[in-house]
Amino acid sequence: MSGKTVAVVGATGLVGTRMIQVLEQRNFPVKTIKFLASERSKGKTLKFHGETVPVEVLGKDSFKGVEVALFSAGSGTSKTFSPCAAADGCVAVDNSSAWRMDPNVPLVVPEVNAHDIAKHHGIIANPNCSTIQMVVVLKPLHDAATIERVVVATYQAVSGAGIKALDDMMNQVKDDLAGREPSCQVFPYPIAFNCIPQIPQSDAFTDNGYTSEEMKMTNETQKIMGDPSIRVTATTVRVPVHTGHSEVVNIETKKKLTADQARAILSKAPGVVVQDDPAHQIYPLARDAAGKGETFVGRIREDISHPRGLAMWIVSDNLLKGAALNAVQIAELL
Ligand code: NAP
Ligand code: 3JN
Repeated sequence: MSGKTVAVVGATGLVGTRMIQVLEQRNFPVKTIKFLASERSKGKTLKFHGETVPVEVLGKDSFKGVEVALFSAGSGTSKTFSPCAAADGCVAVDNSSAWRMDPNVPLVVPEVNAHDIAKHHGIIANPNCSTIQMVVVLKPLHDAATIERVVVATYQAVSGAGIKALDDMMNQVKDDLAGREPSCQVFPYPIAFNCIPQIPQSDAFTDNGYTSEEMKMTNETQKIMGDPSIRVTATTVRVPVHTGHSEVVNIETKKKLTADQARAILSKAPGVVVQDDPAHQIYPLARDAAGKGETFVGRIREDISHPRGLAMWIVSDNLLKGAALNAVQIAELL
């Protein structure tokens, strides 16, 4: 049988299960599949193309004979185990923040910097979900007009914080509707019927007042676009949406771009769909983007406060293009 021996690390998680679906849907050439998770998943099974596959407990020897491993089991697990995979001749495509800013590790969004994959030494990093959907849209605009500054505010879905976070939101909705005080297992405050300007939910704030999620958007954008001169300031906010991150993005370019020019450029950009017809109330929505692989952009307009400014609204499925799909696209390029 032709195809690769592929491992999914964190196979039982929200991102891991999406990775399995994307491998199936895109008919990734798999000879053998291996599902890995923690001790908690011992004895569990998962399906792949209709076959039942046992979930194995991740260990240092899990990667013998594996050619590609897709990691989504947190940064601590990646720090420990992706070097083990690389040492066994496997290429690890890592969804965590563990290696993203390591100069020896390419940080890749295929539509933007596929060429960087060639520089890998056994580990390739997948960016943060909020960064991915933004750079897919910004790269063609940067090529056309040189982006000098980005001001972004995110509206991030609860699924970005994992399975337990989704349970937390649903329990809080039930509590609220029943007139009970909502309890918080994951978030510092109720996320139901609320917005929380702090991501992640713990140890978020850095010395400069930004959260680590916000600094990921700044640092990762510069690395992926290959341009450390692009200034990025982000405010990341958790909102009570199940799946689909939305972003208000405002850019300042060196060369003036009209809204029509930006729409024309983006309508030809790989992985991007322009949904922009205000007269008919057409613009991207998280509920529509959920389950789709593209990144959607609308509300494109010239900024009335800046002669070379553009404002837009960018939406994508945080678990697909923001995580699982981008990782599988990297594996396909390999
Ligand atoms: P999740 O639903 O909580 O799933 C976590 C997965 O990791 C589960 O399969 C879990 O296995 C496994 N795991 C946890 N600790 C482990 C260990 N010590 N050894 C082996 N497996 C372990 O979380 P998720 O939403 O899928 O996210 C997982 C990770 O993906 C995140 O921590 C983050 O690093 C990354 N992520 C990236 C993005 C992005 O922006 N690109 C977005 C979301 C997540 P058990 O079921 O056995 O516990
Ligand atoms: O909160 C979100 O919407 C995205 C979350 C991403 C995430 C969650 C836990 C750990 C990450 C990430 O990809 O940056 C990490 C991490 O690996 O640090």
